[in-house]
Amino acid sequence: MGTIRVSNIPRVQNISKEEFLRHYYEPQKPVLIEGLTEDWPAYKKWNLDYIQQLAGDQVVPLYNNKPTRGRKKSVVPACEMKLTDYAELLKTKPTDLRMFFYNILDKMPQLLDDFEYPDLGLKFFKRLPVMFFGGKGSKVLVHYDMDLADLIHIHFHGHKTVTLFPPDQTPNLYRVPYTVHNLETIDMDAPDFDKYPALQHLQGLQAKMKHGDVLYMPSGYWHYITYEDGGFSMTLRAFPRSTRKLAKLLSNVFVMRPFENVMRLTFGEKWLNYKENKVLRKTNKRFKKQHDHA
Ligand SMILES: O=C(O)CCC(=O)C(=O)O
Repeated sequence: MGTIRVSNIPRVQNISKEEFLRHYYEPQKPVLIEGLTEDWPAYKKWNLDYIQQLAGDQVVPLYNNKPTRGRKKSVVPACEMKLTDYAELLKTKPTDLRMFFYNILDKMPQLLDDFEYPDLGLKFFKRLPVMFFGGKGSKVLVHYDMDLADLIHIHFHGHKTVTLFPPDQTPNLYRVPYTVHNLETIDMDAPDFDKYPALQHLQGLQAKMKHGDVLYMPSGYWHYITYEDGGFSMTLRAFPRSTRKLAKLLSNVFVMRPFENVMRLTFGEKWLNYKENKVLRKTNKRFKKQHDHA
C-alpha cells in the first residue's frame, strides 16, 4: 500500500477578474477562492434544513460507489428516496449515498435568487447550474467531466476534501477506455502500488473546502472527492472555447458515451473485463519500460 503525493492548492481572497484570468484561467491552474460567496443570500441560507423546506417532497435518485457491472448502462441509481429523508440521513449518519448533477433550473429554481455568477471573466453556461450531495465518508470516484468545461465548484454545509490531477497525468491514472474515470478497483486513499505502480508518478493538488469556499477546477482536470461531513455543492460551468476542445466535447458526448452504452448492453461483463485488463497491462508495461530505461 502507498500514498498518493499531494500538495496544497493555493488559497486566495478577493481576487480580481484580471488576476484570476492571468494567474489561473490562462495557465489552467486550480485555485481556492475564499470569501467570494459571503455577500450571496446563499451563504447564510443554504444548508440541509433549507433544502428540506424547499424541496423535501421530491423523490430523488441516489447512487452509491458500487461499480455498475454486466449489461447495464454506466450510471444506474442504487435507490430512490424523498429528498427530506435523504437530507436527514446526511445530517445524522455516514452514508455512501450520493446525488449528482441535480439541475437547479429544473428542480429548485427558487435557489437561483440566492447566488450570482462570479465575475471572473468566464462565460458561464447558465442552463446548467448543478448540485451534488454526499454523506459523511462518501467518495467520488476519480474522473474528469466529459464536456471539458472549466468548473467553479462551491461547497455548502460542512467540509469536503478535493484532490485534483492535471490532464497531463492521465497516462498514470489507469483511465478505463471509452470512459472518463479510472479503474474502480483502485483505492486512491490506500493505493496498491504493486498492482498499480504508475500511481507512484502522480502528483495531486489538494484543498479542504468549508462552507462557502469556491474551487476553480480547470478544463479536463481529474477530481477525486471525499465528503468529510454530509453536505452539498454547486458547480457552475463554462464550456471550452478552443476548437480542439469543442470537437473533443462533441465526440465524448455524442460518440464515446453512446458507444460505451451500446457495448455494455451488448457484451456486458466481457466488455468491461476486456477494457480493464487492457488498461492495466498497457499502463504497467509503459511504467516498466520507463523504469528499465532509468
Ligand atoms: O462533489 C461532488 O459530489 C462531485 C462534483 C463533481 O464531480 C463536479 O463538480 O464535476
